[in-house]
Amino acid sequence: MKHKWILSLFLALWAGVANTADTLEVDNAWIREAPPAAPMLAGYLCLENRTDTPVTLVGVESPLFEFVMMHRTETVNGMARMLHQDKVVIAAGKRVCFEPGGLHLMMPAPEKRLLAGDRVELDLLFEDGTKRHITVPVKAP
Ligand SMILES: [Cu+2]
Repeated sequence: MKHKWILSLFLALWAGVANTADTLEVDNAWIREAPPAAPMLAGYLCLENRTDTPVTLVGVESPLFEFVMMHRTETVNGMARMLHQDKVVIAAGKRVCFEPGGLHLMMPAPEKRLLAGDRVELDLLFEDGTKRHITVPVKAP
């Protein structure tokens, strides 16, 4: 029992010091403006891990979208296809970018069309249970 309490205290302190969500740099985030009939939207961002331990992104949420998927586009025999990613690992000291033609976020277009200049709230969810809130602009392609 006592050990459990000490472990909880340790975890609480550790979370306060090394919070994944806070130590990660997020930049170049944007959502691509899509035509009125487009059923899905694509989003992009870069994550830079300046710590000495790997960081794992396990999901993305937004109040605006029913769900947000992480995809990777791969070209096999000249055919592009999208593969679902359950997690994306950002190795220690590395930078991973979601960008056109590679990793991307994919979400169903909301009823009210998003236009360049709109801003979207996203939460990045990490394997250690931490979250990072970001505000992402919509941009014309
Ligand atoms: Cu996709």
